[in-house]
Amino acid sequence: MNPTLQEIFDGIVEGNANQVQRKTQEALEAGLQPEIILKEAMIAAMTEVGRRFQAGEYYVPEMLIAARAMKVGTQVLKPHLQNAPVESAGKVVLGTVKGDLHDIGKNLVGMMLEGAGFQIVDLGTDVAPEKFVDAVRASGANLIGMSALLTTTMPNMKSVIEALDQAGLRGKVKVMVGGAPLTDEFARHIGADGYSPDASRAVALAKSLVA
Ligand code: B1M
Repeated sequence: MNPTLQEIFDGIVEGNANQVQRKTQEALEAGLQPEIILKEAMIAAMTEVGRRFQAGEYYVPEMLIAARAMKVGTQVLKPHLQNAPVESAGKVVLGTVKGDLHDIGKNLVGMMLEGAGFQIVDLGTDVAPEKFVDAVRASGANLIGMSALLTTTMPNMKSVIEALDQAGLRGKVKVMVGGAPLTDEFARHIGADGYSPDASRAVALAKSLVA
């Protein structure tokens, strides 16, 4: 791996936010593509953190400081991942579903969508179905994006779709889902309109759903 990418990777795995900030800046100045920095250093580092957690080598505090370091890095990348067109592509209500506090993937999806010209209403994490419904009503969004990282919170996506149905809004808004444990099959099973495995494909999906 390129040495600067390696230092970003190590900085995230070790939870060293300062190192991640400096080295991400350095990588950009050296001409490395932001998408490469994101994928090969940052996302790869979080995968390693997850592996260590699963192996019992890391506990929640280590995951937490790694996540903080990654967030610092993605903030440095943000302006370079975005190249916003002037016209709005649509409005997206975005959130991580109830019971789930993971927000790095959701934030990346938000950043990329914003970069593609979508307006984002970010509801944050642990979002109850009623909150999604209220936000769609209040904002007039034409798309909902839900994220889930836990197998135990995935079913809460279906509750949101049911709540939209009950509120008479299902026909007015497309539903897009994503998150590491999800599959295309799961998305279809719960009645979502689309699933994306990553943030860049989420943009293509969002565009096709609102077209
Ligand atoms: Co958690 N955690 N965590 N965690 N955590 C996982 C998810 C886990 C797989 C780790 C492991 O065991 N290997 C595991 C889940 C196991 C399972 O469900 N089967 C797990 C667990 C168990 C837990 C706790 C239960 C631990 C505990 O307390 N004992 C707890 C749950 C808390 C809760 O949510 N209620 C917990 C807590 C945490 C922290 C708070 C410490 C922290 C999150 C901090 C934060 O997000 N602010 C954390 C972290 C960091 C992780 C790992 C290590 C990394 C997640 C991440 O940020 N990945 C994770 C292990 C892993 O994923 N390998 C793990 C990087 C991110 C860019 O990827 O989010 O997948 P991801 O997003 C991708 C795609 O999925 C997609 O695009 C993104 C970019 O390409 N995508 C979308 C995501 N959302 C999308 C939406 C879309 C489209 C695409 O459309 C709308």
